Amino acid sequence: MALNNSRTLRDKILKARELILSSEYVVVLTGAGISAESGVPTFRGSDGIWRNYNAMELATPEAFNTNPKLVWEFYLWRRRLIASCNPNPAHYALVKLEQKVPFFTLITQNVDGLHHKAGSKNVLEIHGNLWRVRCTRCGRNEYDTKTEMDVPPRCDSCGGILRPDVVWFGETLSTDVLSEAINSLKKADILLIVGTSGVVEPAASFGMIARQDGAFVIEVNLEKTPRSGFYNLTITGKAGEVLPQIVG
Ligand code: BJW
Ligand code: ZN
Repeated sequence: MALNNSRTLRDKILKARELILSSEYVVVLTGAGISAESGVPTFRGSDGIWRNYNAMELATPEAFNTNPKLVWEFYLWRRRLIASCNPNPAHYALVKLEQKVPFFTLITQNVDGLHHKAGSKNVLEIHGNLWRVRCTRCGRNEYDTKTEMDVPPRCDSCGGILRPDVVWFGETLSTDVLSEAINSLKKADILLIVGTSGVVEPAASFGMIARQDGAFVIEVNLEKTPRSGFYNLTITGKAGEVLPQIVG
């Protein structure tokens, strides 16, 4: 039985490899699961951040308006944790994949910056970046890598309160970034979805958008997700083990 399962897994990986490496346009969508093997906690599941912290008290604009100090403490804790994390073999496999296919777009929901740290080039960070701040008054936006600071920090230009430049629940994604992501999904031959629970919109619908426009959709996840049944191929395994075998 175990032998059969590992054969099936190997067959699926070989099929994914063959399809992906012969494609013109590959799009990849990643979620927190790809960074799990780097030591970055995921959001949901038994070890997820939202097990110990209430998302609505920390990841909404209302939470920030009510208690910016608390929300900043949460993000500084995340910064300290992620500062010591490095990309894992899954991140590096995607760097290699970008070099192997003619057209490549990496859409990530992650704010940890690990795809850039690994060396990926064409990356769309649809939920923003933990290492960027944005002024709530003048909109000035800049990189800031501090892990200790007086909170909430203030804008050098106008004195307004700075916030993490991430997308919270109830906020819209950047229209430019979102339309670039959707354009890539419409052109994709393959969409590879890695390490996302597929419950947060709009990213949760990206697989369907790509399928409707003719892409072959492959999911790599530790477990089945609510969306698995809609995809062409689902590979159950750790991203850090499966992706290097797919890319070779
Ligand atoms: C591994 C692994 C390993 C582990 N290898 N795999 C339509 C219907 C219903 C609701 C809505 C809707 N449209 C919009 C909404 C509201 C809301 C939403 O989707 N709510 C649902 C939860 C119900 N969406 C929004 O508000 C979005 N805005 C928007 O759509 O604006 C327009 C609009 C607003 C309101 C109404 C209608 C329209 C914005 C969403 C912003 C999400 N922000 C966060 C926080 C970012 C900042 C921060 O980091 O603090 O983004 S929430 C959090 O979830 C974070 C993530 O990017 C996101 C997705 O999580 P992800 O990546 O999937 O992680 P997990 O933990 O859930 O899953 C990990 C997976 O990895 C698991 O499956 C594991 O099995 C797997 N795994 N180890 C492979 N080694
Ligand atoms: Zn300002």
